Amino acid sequence: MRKPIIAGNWKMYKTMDEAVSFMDALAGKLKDSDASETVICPPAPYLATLVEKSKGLPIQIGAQTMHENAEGAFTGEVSPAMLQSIGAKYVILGHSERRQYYNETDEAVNRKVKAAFEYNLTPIVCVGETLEQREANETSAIVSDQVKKAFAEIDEANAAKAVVAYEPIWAIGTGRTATAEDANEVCAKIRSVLTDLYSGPVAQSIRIQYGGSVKPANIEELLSMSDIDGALVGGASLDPESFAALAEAGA
Ligand code: G2H
Repeated sequence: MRKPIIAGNWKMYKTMDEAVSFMDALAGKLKDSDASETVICPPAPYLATLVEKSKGLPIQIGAQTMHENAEGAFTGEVSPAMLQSIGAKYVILGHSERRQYYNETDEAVNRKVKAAFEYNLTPIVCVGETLEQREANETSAIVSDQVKKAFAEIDEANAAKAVVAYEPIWAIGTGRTATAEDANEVCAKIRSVLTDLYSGPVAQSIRIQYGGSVKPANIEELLSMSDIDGALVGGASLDPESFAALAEAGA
């Protein structure tokens, strides 16, 4: 009932030529299927080009972050209005790298989630615990708090469209994946928090991705879990062969 969503987060990788070659290579490999959604989130300079290249393909383009304001004197920033104006559909918000290196707080993430909905962008809201928090048995409390704060004052109609990505920080880019069971347990906890915030049908319709060293070898098992509805993929999304295999697993 929830359509799987496989999203590639390229982070700060690829030149323009490499981004265009990736799209050309991927074009023939994706099945045009209604069964799942495929998203690529390239670096900001390639967004408009990739939106153009994605036309006619079963793929949507998203940003990796954005400012919370529509416009203003914020040197270097990209606004939700700008993303909407070029045809981007998704935006990753609150990725742990943004929280860690750019001091993005839960409150800032919440303001950005609100702005995303205002400009018809679907937020992929990232949450996740550090290794220290996991070892201190704080995973459930930390992740619940992040979800509650990200969704503060978001109404049901918008919440139903959101995507949540559970990314345990210790599993990001480390080759260490949470076991499918552990990942599912936290995703189920996230859904129970959403059930406290919203009606049952809305909480059941929100898609929850797992992220952290997802690759073709582990995606099937992750997607077979009851509360994992897709993946947010970094490293393995950079190669068209492996990203196509991941997208295929979702379909
Ligand atoms: C987690 C993920 C993508 P990777 O950051 O958001 O990256 O798959 O490289 O662990």
